[in-house]
Amino acid sequence: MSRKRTIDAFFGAAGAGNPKPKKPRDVSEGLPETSRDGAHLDGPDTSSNHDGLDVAPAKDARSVTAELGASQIKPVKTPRNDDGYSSYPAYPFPIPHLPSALAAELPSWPASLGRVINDQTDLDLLYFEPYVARGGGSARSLFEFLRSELPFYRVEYDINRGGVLTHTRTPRWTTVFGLDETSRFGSTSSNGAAGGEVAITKILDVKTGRDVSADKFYSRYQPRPIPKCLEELRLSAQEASGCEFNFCLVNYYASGADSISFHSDDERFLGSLPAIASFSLGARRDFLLKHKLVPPPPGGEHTEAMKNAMSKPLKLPLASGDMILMRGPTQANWLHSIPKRTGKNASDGGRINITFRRALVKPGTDNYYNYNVGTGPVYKWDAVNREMRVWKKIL
Ligand SMILES: O=C(O)CCC(=O)C(=O)O
Repeated sequence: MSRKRTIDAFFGAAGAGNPKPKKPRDVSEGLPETSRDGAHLDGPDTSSNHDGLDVAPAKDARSVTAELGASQIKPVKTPRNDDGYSSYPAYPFPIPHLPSALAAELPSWPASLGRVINDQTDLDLLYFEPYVARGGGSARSLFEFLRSELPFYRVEYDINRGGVLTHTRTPRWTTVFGLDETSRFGSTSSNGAAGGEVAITKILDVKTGRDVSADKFYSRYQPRPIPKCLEELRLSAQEASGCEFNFCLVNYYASGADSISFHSDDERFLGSLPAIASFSLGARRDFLLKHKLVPPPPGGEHTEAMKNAMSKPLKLPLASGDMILMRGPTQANWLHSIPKRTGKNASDGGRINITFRRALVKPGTDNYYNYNVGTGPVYKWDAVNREMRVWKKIL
């Protein structure tokens, strides 16, 4: 059974409360449920051809914290050490907490009010320019810290398109932490072989408390909790957006050669109107958005605005510290991408993107680990050689 059919089977047929998302007829068609890297889609940089496509002025500027209040937000507990590191058996190595200067500053973020961008059909964005303060070097030091301390992967996978198997090497470094809504991380202790107490980490069903660690959606990869350094940012993003998140995906674009193809984060395991908080740190990169191709209304034609939305991408030149919240109908109707950069912009010093999302059901967990961790080696930033290197445990 294909991966796509497995997910469809889990959700059952479209119906009340389980609407079938509009099928994109654009470049993402035919890609597996969450593959955003069809090799044929990662062409050369086209961003220089998008002159004059900058985003129209926003209608409104406000923070949604006031709108929604923090009362709906439930923190997710993650196991962690008190020795300055988050540790977990599924982490290749312990992950340090934020440097104290950043931790002290974090409660003052977002550093600016969010600007609403909703003047295009089906588009609803809240753009913080910046969220992580740029002055004083906070955005830069958060970038340096995360690049140095997180485990990264260069995931490779095969996709079957119309009977043709295509091998794809993800054109960026990735990592992921989190667990879908149905489960939580838990731990118990038991007597070890030497008689001492041994901590056993488990995944527990939220409703029954039953150990579901062996579930097929959890056993292929070992899910791991969001480490404290990212958990603090997750809590901040929840408060600023009024949305709940249980997953943290991180992309590292080492240079302009790294990219992400046009895609939308509209998987069914995210629900019908998913909100995604997306942080940028490091090099400025263009974020392109275009409306999915949809048929004209019966017997009619598309409006000029709709024709433009489908053919001319909007361009947001995301800078270090910026956060863009994509919400409402955005994912169901729009595609986004970070195109490659060439020429003088190719060596840009690297960029990190952090997205917080909320997966509702187990297939989301398996899917995110499959495409962001995979089965290949762990990489870690090598500060001397200034590149990602395969990480090996020192025994
Ligand atoms: O790097 C970015 O800004 C976009 C990342 C993205 O689209 C994704 O991870 O789905």
